[in-house]
Amino acid sequence: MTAEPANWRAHLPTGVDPATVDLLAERSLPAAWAARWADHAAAPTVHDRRSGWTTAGELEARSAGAAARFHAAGALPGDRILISAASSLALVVAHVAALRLGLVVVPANTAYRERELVHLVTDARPTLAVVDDPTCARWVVDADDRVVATGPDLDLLPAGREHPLLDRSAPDDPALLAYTSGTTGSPKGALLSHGNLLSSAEALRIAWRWTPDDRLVLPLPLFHLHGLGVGLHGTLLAGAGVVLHEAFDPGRVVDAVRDERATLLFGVPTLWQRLLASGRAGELDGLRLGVSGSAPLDAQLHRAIAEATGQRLIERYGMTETVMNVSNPYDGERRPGTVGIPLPHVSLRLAPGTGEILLRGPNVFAGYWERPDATADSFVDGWFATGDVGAIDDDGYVRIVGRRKELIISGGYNVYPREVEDVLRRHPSVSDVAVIGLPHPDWGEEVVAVVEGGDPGADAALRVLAVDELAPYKRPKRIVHVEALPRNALGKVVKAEVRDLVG
Ligand code: MLC
Ligand code: AMP
Repeated sequence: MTAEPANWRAHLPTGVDPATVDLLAERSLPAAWAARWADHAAAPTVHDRRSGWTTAGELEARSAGAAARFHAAGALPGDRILISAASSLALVVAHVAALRLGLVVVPANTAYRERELVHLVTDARPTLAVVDDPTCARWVVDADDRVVATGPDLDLLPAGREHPLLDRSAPDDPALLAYTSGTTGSPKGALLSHGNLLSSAEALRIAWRWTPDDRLVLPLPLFHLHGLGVGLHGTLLAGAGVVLHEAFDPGRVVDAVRDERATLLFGVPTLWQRLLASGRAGELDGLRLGVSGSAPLDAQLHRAIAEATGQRLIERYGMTETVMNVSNPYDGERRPGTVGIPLPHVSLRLAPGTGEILLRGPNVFAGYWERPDATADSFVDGWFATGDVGAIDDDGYVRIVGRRKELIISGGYNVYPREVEDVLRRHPSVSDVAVIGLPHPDWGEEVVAVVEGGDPGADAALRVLAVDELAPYKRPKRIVHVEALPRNALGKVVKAEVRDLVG
């Protein structure tokens, strides 16, 4: 068996010389986008329910205006701007403007509760916050009264008269501070550079043959890398169009693919599963490409989608710290149960002994925000240790076969058991609790809390605690009571045995 993944040349169109693939030639996404907008100002670029299609020229002008407002509000390159809003043109304008001005965008899930949002604000210390929910805006400002908060229309910011210098960032300049938890402790900000974002989007543009003729229907949120770093950034880099949906509804997605003559659809496995269950997946046969990622795509679901739609989905593998790493090839076999071949200029190997996937490449972040220790712990001889365990097929396709990190992926969202356990343990009736992920047909994994010494009568109180402290996707879908949690000789709870006990 070979220990080498297949070479990334397999992602290139026939005749393209790998030596000519320079992912950083355009230096930053804003510089590349500005070049596209100048060439094709009339191209329909962003569609949302409120505004219909907005052209590239309008996006250029509106984002320059928004950047002027940010500048007038006192934001300087390198300052953080927290953005938390449902998908819309206004959100895209704010995000693009921030990157054009050299601000560092801190995306925040709109479902976060006060505790979760306050942690981000305290840690990232943003200068500005663009937030579409007034309650969340109040939490942000209460956490740090130096933050200037506004809604996505930016109407609370002064209109700047002079346009500041835009699109000047260098590849090493910081662009995005994306929060992610580890096995221990609270969420850390992964600091991604302009070079990380550009190289990843450019690799996908090449690998997936993304062109200005493409239209993507994007029912994923813009506050995680899937929707933002892949869907939005890739669309703008290719000079293509994106149809934003503020929530996922299978019927609306199928209608949009038809009405907007969409060619691309990206989703997490739960989304593809629900499309199939809706009975309308057959209407997606006009797509050029469907992509699945963020969680394992069951090989059977892959085949069922192919049968219903004629689409052999491309499954790919990414991560907040690295944007995108590995993808099944556009030409050649799209193998169910594998994530494919490393993307252009990504190097992948398996750690001896553990099989942990190690990565290197222009897409890999430099480190966690103000966390030198966590950064040092996550690199081994310059390779980023993903916490995912891999295997490599004889002909070089990568499979993800397990995780070294304690993580539950529910519907494409990451849930860190430790965070949920810490919240539930606060209830006086709970002597201890283990949070595990159990297989689930819709969510992939379902969050289950196994409570020791708990009084079943206190379940309602535990649920209230979860509602107060945790975003909905982190809340246990089930609470199970046991007399005693299985422990090892050192008294540590053995999660594998907890799973056997209740699974
Ligand atoms: C919503 N709920 C979830 C949930 N999403 N619970 C568990 N897991 C989830 N993923 C909650 C809702 O708040 C609601 O709670 C209840 O479950 C029922 O919700 P629903 O209406 O069925 O869910 P819906 O709103 O339709 O959302 C489902 C979904 C969404 C699949 C569309 O979860 C989603 O957009 N997932 C994708 C997330 C994503 O973009 N991940 C990429 C991360 S980047 P209540 O209490 O109100 O009843 C990454 C890197 C990479 O991982 O490789 O891409
Ligand atoms: P996040 O930190 O939210 O970016 O989530 C990244 C994690 O999602 C990875 O470390 C993997 O565990 C998981 N992941 C992403 N894509 C896939 C995939 N196609 N198959 C299995 N796991 C995936």
